[in-house]
Amino acid sequence: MKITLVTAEEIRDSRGNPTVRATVLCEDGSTGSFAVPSGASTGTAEAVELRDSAARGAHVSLALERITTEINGALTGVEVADQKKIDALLLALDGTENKSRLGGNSMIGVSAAACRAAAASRGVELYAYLRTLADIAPSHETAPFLYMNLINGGAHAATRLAFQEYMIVPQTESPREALALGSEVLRRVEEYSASRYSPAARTVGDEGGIALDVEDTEIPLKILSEIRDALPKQDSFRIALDIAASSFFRDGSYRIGERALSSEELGERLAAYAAAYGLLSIEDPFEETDFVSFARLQAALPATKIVGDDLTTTNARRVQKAIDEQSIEAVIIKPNQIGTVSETLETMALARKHSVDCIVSHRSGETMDAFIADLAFAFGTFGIKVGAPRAKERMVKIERLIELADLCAA
Ligand code: 2PG
Ligand code: MG
Repeated sequence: MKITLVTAEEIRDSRGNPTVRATVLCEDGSTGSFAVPSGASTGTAEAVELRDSAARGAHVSLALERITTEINGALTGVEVADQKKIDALLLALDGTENKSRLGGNSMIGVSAAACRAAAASRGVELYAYLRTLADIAPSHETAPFLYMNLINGGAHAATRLAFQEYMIVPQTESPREALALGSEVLRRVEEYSASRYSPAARTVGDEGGIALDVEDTEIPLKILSEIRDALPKQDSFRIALDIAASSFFRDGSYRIGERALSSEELGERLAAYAAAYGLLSIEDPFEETDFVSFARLQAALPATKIVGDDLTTTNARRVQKAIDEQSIEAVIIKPNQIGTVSETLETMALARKHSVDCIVSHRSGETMDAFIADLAFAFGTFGIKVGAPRAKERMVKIERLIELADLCAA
């Protein structure tokens, strides 16, 4: 089925910032859209977002124009089910290393919209269509583990807490049970915070978790583990961290409050936390170019997965380097970090080939789009990061996973 029109509009993300929604129409009347998310703690190797200026919250009319003129011109008449060709055309049209000319936001918007339109045209669910595009062996037989970010710091909160995400990972393969537990633990975190901190010291972060104004990076771990111990079922969840260490790395050291930590000191702190709290995974424990320190920590912590995000940026070349240097056991997959569906799938296939677990992830600035739920479900990824279970932009991903799990169980 051929593409007849590619169009786009500006919508707002969960932070209230402008973002792109692209739509692809086919000759049989099928359509598909994708609403593009946006990161705050972005890796420098990510596909560049095209905005009208460098100002925070700038409009995306330049990106819309690229879509409705150049991209529409190049893709009109192209077979919508030929995802590889669509993405190759986008890459050729852009012609840059970092996708700065068309914009990674324009490109992923159209690439994912085409994927949806192709699924619609065939009358199949998106996850099922995605499976036809790549042969990626699942690491997980059923739904992925939900990573829910309940205590927010770093670039996602205006507080002193340097580490970005304190997540719980319910130890169930049922997304419905995971959601119920996540909501219960979030409620308990709120109660605990309300009993000890003033309202100004317990606001809400970008991903819907509590933004505690504390400097001590261990306090959120103590809170979560105390809550875990008080639950009727033992060990119902594990704890995972996203340090997003690039965001507090300045002049060669890691700035936490008044202290400037070396990578060895930060590594020792993280290793102590991993042992004390049985951490499932630690994402971006060091700044985004330090593959060696990642590898050292992974070797020291065989029971904890070290995860690449800013380190790897869903980029096959960077993931290959992380594999070669034994820096990681898991990798974050964010389609908008790389800019096309084909490249996203290529990176996932590479990771699987080397037994590196994939954790598909939302962005801190999210939309109502649930594409990533289908992506994670399609390939049985180890996990999916969805933020805290309350803002609707986060909930739609969880709800879609529940729907898919039910659909496949029926
Ligand atoms: C991360 C993400 C999502 P951002 O660092 O993993 O949680 O944050 O979208 O701001 O890059
Ligand atoms: Mg991250």
